[in-house]
Amino acid sequence: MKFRLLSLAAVVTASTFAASGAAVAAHDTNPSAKVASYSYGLNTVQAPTISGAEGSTRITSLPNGKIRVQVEASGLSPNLPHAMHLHGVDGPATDMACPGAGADSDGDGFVSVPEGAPFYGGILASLTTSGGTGGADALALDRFPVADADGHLTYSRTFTNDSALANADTVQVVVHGIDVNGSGTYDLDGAGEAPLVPGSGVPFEATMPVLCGGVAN
Ligand SMILES: [Cu+2]
Repeated sequence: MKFRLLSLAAVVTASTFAASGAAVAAHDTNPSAKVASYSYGLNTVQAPTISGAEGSTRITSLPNGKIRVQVEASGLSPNLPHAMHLHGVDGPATDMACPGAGADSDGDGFVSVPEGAPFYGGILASLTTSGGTGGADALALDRFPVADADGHLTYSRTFTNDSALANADTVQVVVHGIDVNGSGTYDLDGAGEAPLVPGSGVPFEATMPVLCGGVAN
């Protein structure tokens, strides 16, 4: 009796595998309408004298309700973590943009986060390498990708973030962090304190937008 039950279980398992195999094959020839992929170039936000970085990004909405974000960038400040976010507006489709001419409204020579946000919107997701991807993770520098010694950065993560998924077709990808004075770290000597969080002691260098790209390209 016991043997028969085991045999039955084996048959059920085998047919389950067969069914899922067929489902996968069907997806290969008939992609789900929910799969959408968007790729964009990433362009420098600051004056070319401050950063000549460049890159590209791909955002993919997956049918399992997750979102995959891939970023490839070069010309970044080497050996430093770079905060990266999906920026946009959470709600009805709103096409934002990357900071253009005149974005440096206070004329200090740098485009800051408060100066960029009117163009690209708030943070919908933090592109961390592990853990949370929400607004609270926006400056978790110990969990953002680090550029190598040549200033090259590669990132790919598939994660669950409903806000990012819902707005995947209208977001801007923004990469932050410029070691303005070439000290090898983000410090207050480079460009002072981040305008976004006065009194925090967070270096402006760590928050400065470097690259931006998205639906508005
Ligand atoms: Cu950002």
